[in-house]
Amino acid sequence: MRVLVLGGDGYLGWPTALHLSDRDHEVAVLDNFARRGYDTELGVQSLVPIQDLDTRVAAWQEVSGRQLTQYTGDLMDADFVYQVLREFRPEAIVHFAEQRAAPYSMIDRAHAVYTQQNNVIGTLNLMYAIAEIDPGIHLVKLGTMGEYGTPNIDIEEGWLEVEHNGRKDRMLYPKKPGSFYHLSKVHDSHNLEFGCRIWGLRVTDLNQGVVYGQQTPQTVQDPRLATRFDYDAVFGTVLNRFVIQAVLGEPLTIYGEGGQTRGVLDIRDTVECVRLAVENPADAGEFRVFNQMTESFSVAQIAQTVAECFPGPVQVEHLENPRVEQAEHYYNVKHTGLVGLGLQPHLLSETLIESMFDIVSANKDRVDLAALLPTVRWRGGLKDG
Ligand code: NAD
Ligand code: USQ
Repeated sequence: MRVLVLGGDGYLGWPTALHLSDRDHEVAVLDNFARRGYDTELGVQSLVPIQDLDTRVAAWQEVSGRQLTQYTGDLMDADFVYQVLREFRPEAIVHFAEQRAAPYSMIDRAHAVYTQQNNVIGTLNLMYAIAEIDPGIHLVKLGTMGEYGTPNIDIEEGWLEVEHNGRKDRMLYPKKPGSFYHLSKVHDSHNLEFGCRIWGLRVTDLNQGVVYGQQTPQTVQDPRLATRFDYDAVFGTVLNRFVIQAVLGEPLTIYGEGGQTRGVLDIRDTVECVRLAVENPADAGEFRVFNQMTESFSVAQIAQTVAECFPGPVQVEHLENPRVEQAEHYYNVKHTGLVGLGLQPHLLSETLIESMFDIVSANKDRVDLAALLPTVRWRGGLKDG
């Protein structure tokens, strides 16, 4: 199948492109390198050294004998998006290309506006290009579990059967997200569901949990194929950060009491879930939603697991929570769709954490300790007067 991977230079987009290429798909990667720009803006870098996209693509060809087509450009540029779709003629598009850090979107007004413009308008440009050029293209869109927030009822896969005043309907599941970034994903989901209804688009929305890990069977084949690994308080995600903090002998930074619970998954399951979605397309007009997570843990449980697996002393620090989120809550997520397609989840295990400890140990001299502490506060982004 011809598959276009948007955001193919990112943490998840790059290993997904390799996984699909390894499975004999004809793959193109597209990116505007915005993510590398945020590193410069924030004065941080990936813990693991990463090569530029030209070098990565050349290395993959050398290692695997397989070619990736490369497009450099911005989804905000509609002409560029149309041109790529006309030229590459994808049968499926995997869309990772958004600003993805909740704290980045909460820095101030400008970062909130940038995040919502980049994500919502980029996706709208893409929807129009698909509808006008080839509505048969299956769009696999990365959403997030955080779209749902933490409601006091079970979280279904995207849709909810509602009975109200004696009548019934099937509605998009109500959303209560926790940042302007997470909200951008909700806006995307609504736009995409509308596109399915009016134009017959075929869309799979993957509501993904927090990803951990850095290696896949393809990226380990050559150091030039490594994907990024973020540890800073803006782009680093919780499990990756805790592993890094343990190795450095720094306290694990639990925000608040650590009762907040999240769905998580291994990076090897991310790439496999996307493959399963691509190879089993949604029907024309169908807005299909999968909850892409394999297990859920409270933040305190994540810290405890890391501490139990680390072969040395680990300290835990409870910081005042910089975010506005529920400290304790009900959390029960349905996530059977991808398992139904054949996903065999890797569960958070000592083996995985141990391999992460090794990666961090090998690169620990690259860490800027100052970048570990949170500086973005959910209520701190408003300027005086
Ligand atoms: P990332 O920032 O590493 O990768 C995103 C890539 O998209 C970057 O390379 C960036 O340069 C590119 N990009 C951004 N805006 C673009 C634009 N307008 N045009 C072209 N390219 C653009 O992020 P990631 O961690 O790989 O996440 C990928 C997707 O998965 C995101 O949509 C994110 O919301 C979603 N997701 C990630 C996680 C996680 O834990 N990392 C969890 C759930 C969902
Ligand atoms: N947290 C800590 N200590 C830390 C870092 C985080 O306690 O040092 C807590 C946060 O308060 C939060 C939880 O851990 O309750 C998760 O935070 P995170 O930064 O790991 O994840 P989040 O901001 O939700 O965003 C990440 C990705 C995003 C993706 C999302 C999936 O950056 O792209 O959409 O995970 S989900 O959380 O399911 O919405």
